[in-house]
Amino acid sequence: MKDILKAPFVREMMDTTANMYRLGWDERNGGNISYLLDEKEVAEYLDVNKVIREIPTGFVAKSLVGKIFIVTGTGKYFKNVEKDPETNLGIIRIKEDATTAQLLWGYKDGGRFTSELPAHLMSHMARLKVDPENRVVMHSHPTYTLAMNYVHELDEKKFTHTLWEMCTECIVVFPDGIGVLPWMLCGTNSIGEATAKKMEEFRLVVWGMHGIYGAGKTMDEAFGLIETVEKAAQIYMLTAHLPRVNTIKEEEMVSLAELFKVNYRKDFLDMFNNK
Ligand code: 2HA
Ligand code: ZN
Repeated sequence: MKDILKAPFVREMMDTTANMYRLGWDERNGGNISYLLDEKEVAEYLDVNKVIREIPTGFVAKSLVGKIFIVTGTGKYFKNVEKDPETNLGIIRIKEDATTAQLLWGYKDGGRFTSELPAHLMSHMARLKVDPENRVVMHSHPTYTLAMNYVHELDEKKFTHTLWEMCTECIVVFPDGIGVLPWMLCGTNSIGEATAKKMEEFRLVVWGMHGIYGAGKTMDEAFGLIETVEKAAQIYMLTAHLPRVNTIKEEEMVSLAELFKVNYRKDFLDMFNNK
């Protein structure tokens, strides 16, 4: 059996949580990540038939039965994952009953997965339908994105449009735009269901006045999406109170999207939609 602490998927969780913490996006126990793993790869590091304990999830995830995820722990700090991955992370498999998580590794102090597991697993289910290669769901509290939530309308089209104007690469990185939810009670199945519904359409979902979700095939894709939104939100917050002299025009966004051959939300541009 290989050393699990050297497994690429554990290293990625350690590196990513450390990065996010140092970027100031994940104070205290803020943020959580879930990563769908390949069973064959996991079996190189763990006896996948050995269940340490079972933890009820409180919701049904039929299409995820048998699937294995590495997930950050509830109440755990991103700051500490790198120092002690076995306490702050866990590897779970969804049991045949679709509502129990079997712990295969981690949560060493008797802990459990993030309180946002409903939003994570429901988002995985939604994204897998759109993109069978989706593996990562990431939640975070990036500072400028959050600041922008207080001064900008929480409207999907307007929020996306403003961010597309803030950095040239935005329309290329997230041509599918950003879904926006109003403030909702976190840690519940209802915010999970609402997030998953948005994830059918978007890889990015803002939780009003709370944070953001990103989803992707790889850790880099999910992280890169949130990182690009955060950069654009930073430019917005540094300039929102100043007179706007220049802006990236819609025609310019269209030429970028065409050059990079991305399928962008035409209905989010006024030139195609004069409502
Ligand atoms: O896990 O970020 O949304 C802490 C949170 C809850
Ligand atoms: Zn949060």
